[in-house]
Amino acid sequence: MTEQLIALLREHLGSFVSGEQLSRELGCSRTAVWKQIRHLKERGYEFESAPRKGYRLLKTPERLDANAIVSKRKAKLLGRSVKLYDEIDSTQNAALELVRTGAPEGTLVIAEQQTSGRGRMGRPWHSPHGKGIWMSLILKPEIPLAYTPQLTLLVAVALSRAIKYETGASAGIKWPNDLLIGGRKVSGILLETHAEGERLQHLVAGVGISVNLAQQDFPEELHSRATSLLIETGKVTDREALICAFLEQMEELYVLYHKEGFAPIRTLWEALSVTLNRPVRVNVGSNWTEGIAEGIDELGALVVRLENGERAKLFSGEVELR
Ligand code: BTX
Repeated sequence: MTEQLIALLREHLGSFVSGEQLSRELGCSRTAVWKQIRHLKERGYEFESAPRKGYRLLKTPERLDANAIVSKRKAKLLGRSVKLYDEIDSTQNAALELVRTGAPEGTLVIAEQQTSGRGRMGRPWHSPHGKGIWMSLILKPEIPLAYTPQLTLLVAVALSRAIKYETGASAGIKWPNDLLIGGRKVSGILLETHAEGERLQHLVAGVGISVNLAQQDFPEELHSRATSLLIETGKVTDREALICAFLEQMEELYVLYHKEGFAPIRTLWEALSVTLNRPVRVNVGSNWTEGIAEGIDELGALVVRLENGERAKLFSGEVELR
């Protein structure tokens, strides 16, 4: 019904179509038409409405185009196949399903909107329509399962570099997976893996970037914790260009990782980190404790010198900057 309404209004682009005509052609009530128009406004469509004349479509939102991404990208392996959904529960679910049915490495799943976008530990990821980049990339690195944290750090570096390249904004990395601007989260990474024995079979790297969200596009409770590239730079960012920049940075680092191992990635990560050499609160087991984040070890774990002088290694979990 939504798609039919858009098609109808497009046919009459620039002129008014009455509510009566729309309800007749769509076979629904005028209240249903009005509700659909309201729904479209939330998705970035703009209308002029006038009593007795009806509705006139003024502007359609910027939409992502899977073919354009495939052909515009400079990366060769990553993004060679792109699946784009208008609305989906989570791109992670779609990518995990695709990889189970044999999708090759480099397949990318993107959605304009997620209805159950997820973060780590079951936390929700707010993913409104048409404003962000909500995507999941299938990777099949031949590495031991224990090396997985290294890839989280690799994705974070690629993302920070892509954001810098495309928008000029400096996003610092808070261990392990947050990209922050001015202390607020602009992007998050979620890695989900499948292993057989000690070998990693595949992983799905989920990336959420709050690109063109205005302050009012975030729920109230996120206002102090979350931000967007639009809020930080004052400019609308071309989402397709940012996706292509991410794929390019990601591929460059992925090739480097396979050639030279984790060491160069670790150096790049350290330079972008906002966690290192800072007093932090960490949860070790179920307890919160304080210390100084000293470095990253060769597996990608965060090394923290605790107040009692001992060193703790964190492979996952939470870190708060004090
Ligand atoms: P995380 O658990 O580290 O972060 C989740 C927290 O981030 C939330 O509790 C909230 O405070 C904050 N948050 C929620 N939504 C946003 C947002 N849009 N912008 C900024 N901050 C937000 C981080 O988990 C990993 C997130 C991965 C999301 C991607 S989107 C594509 C893919 N599909 C999917 O379901 N998840 C991934």
